[in-house]
Amino acid sequence: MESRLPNPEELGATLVLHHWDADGVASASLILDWLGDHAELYVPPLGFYWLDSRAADEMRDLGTFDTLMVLDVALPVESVERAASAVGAGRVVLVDHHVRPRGRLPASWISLVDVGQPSASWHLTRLMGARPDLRSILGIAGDLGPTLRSHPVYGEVLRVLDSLGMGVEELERLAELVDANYRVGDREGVRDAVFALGRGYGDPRSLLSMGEWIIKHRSAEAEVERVLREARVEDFGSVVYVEFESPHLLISTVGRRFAWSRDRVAVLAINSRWRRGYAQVYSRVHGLDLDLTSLAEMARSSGYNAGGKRESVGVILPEPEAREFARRALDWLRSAVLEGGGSD
Ligand SMILES: [Mn+2]
Repeated sequence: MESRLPNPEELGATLVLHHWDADGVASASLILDWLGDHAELYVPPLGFYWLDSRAADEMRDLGTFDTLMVLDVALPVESVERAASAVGAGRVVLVDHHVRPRGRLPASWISLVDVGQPSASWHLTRLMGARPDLRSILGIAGDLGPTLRSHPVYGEVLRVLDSLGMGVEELERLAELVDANYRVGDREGVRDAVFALGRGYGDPRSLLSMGEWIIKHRSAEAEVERVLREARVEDFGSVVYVEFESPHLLISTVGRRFAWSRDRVAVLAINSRWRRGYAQVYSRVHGLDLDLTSLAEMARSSGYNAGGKRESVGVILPEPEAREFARRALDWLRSAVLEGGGSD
């Protein structure tokens, strides 16, 4: 299988479909350097890890492309096929560090998926043979959160920060500011952030003082505070169950808050009423040696959309079935913690 990023000439006109979070935004900004003028961006509907016919229509309106590149988001094969055919792309390139849903990829796809990478932005920087810049490490900070400081890549992150005269707290703050765009549901803002990073990656201060990001961040935080206040929490020691309702895309933020507030914990969060009749379930482990990939498999075998990494998994499922699945997931987590890394 090919493991090289094709040259811009080989890729031709490219549509880059990227994740909405800081890593996806940073990665999209990096790939624009590589592709130059031969690229267009597409941010999928926020929070949905598949593409419906409405998304395909939106993509069709962008015109035709030689290549569809999918960046930092592990969409099901059928969704990617739907997207590629909507824009007439004969070539598909996946650049990612998420675990892909099981199942074979079409032989013609170029799959640059490396689950060992801390972020898509870091992975992409290496594939491009570029010198790491602010964007390369922004994705890492966004995806790893405070676990960044104990990750093997941290030394290299510090080197880049040094060269920018920037501290790690500022990097984390910037990741939060970029994430604020998706957290308030501003899809256009996500897209704009890609270009803002392209202009400002040499000048972190200018990015940290972006007024609109600061305002969005404040309003996203206010909703998280409300959810944290009103959430129903069941504490089992090394497993915490959190249930709430919000139309906003904040379940990973809420899950991370709980996960990172303790040394060793597995969190199971459910947003029992999200939107369009869907609920969300999210799990994250912190400080425990527990692989959540089988939780994603469990969700998929029930017919739900699920994805993530070893340490975090997100599931989208119909509202009426959500609580039952969440309890099942909770039971699985509790016994996995008992058997595995849960003992002190
Ligand atoms: Mn990522």
